[in-house]
Amino acid sequence: MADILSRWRAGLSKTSKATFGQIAALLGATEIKPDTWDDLEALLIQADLGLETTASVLDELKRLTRTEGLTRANELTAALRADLRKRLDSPPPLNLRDRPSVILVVGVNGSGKTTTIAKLAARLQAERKSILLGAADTFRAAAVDQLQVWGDRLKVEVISGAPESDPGAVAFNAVQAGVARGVDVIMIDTAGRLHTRFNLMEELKKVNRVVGKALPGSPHEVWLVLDATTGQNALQQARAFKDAVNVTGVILSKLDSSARGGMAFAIQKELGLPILFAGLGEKPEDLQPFDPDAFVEGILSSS
Ligand SMILES: Nc1nc2c(ncn2[C@@H]2O[C@H](COP(=O)(O)OP(=O)(O)OP(=O)(O)O)[C@@H](O)[C@H]2O)c(=O)[nH]1
Ligand SMILES: [Mg+2]
Repeated sequence: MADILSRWRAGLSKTSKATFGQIAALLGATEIKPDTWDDLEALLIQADLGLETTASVLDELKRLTRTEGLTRANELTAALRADLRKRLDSPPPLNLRDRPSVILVVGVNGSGKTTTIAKLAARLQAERKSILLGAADTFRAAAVDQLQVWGDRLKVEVISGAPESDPGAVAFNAVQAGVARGVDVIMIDTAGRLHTRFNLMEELKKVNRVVGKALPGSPHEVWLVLDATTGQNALQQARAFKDAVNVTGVILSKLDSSARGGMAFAIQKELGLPILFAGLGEKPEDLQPFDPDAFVEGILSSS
């Protein structure tokens, strides 16, 4: 447990240093003054909590100040911690009961899809699940190679197509191959696409449809990888992907590179999507199931 917590603390150190960790200093042993609220509001907005969530946190803390008779600013720290925790849900248990379960992994360019798939594959293998990967990113030859390198390392079969071939066809073949081999989980890597590019989003819809033709009822999961360094912009991305395909969960990558981890709150509040995993670094074990307790602990830690 201590190990997990220190991993989260380390992964969230940029976010805590930049913003949340300063809250403890702000809420020192002074009296609560009108300035305290202004300063707290500024820090929470800066922490990428989003305007709505920031306003709601402040309302709640002001209410508690009245009803509980809090007078010292440091009493607010505990109240803030509890309030932030309440705003995050624990991820639901992974629903990978179907055999095979097909997971389509989507997101903008460079968000971390391919490396996240590799880390997930390693994690699922450790749970004794058999995996097959589909390289439906046919734009860049290097993309197929990247997935293939991971496949070789993990001893997992990778289905790919010729460069610039139809990504839908690759996805179709991957699902068919996975069904034929009787694997537990098929993960389909897709090309990064700007959520504002109509044609690319249409292509993603097609990949999604084609997967459903290869195996009715699939994809069982569509996981959206969001780069935590993009802050509130990630919300626009997520909305566009949600409009195109049935996103079932979010993976928040690169929290370790980000000072804007507060966006996790906005994702839950404004999108209603569960955060399933968080990327806390580049190593496979740095991909962790999202843990709201450790997350809140990590962002508020001031060490
Ligand atoms: N520090 C850190 N780096 C990460 C994390 N996840 C991914 N990366 C890095 O982000 C970069 C891009 O990752 P990819 O997996 O190639 O991203 P992608 O979404 O597949 O990119 P495209 O296929 O070009 O759209 C790589 O250098 C990864 O090592 C993370 O959680 N933490
Ligand atoms: Mg990729």
